[in-house]
Amino acid sequence: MVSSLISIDFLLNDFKLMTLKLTVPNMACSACANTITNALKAIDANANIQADPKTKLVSVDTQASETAIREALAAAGYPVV
Ligand SMILES: [Cu+2]
Repeated sequence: MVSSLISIDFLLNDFKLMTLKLTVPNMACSACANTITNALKAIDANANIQADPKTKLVSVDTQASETAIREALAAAGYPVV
C-alpha cells in the first residue's frame, strides 16, 4: 500500500546517521573535551562523540543536523572554525 511505503521511507530518513568532523581550536584539554561531549549529548543522547584536544578535532556520529551541532558547540564556548 502506498501509505505504508511512505511511512517506511520517512523512518529511514529520520534515522539516517551522519558523521561530522569539526575543528574546535578552543578545546585545550580533556576537561574541554568533556564539556564538548556533554553539550553534544544534550542535543543527541545517542551521538557517538570523539573529541581530541591534541588535534582539536571533534568527530560526531549523529542524527542531529550540522547546524544544531555547530550551534551547541558555539553556545558551550567552543565555536567551530
Ligand atoms: Cu580544557
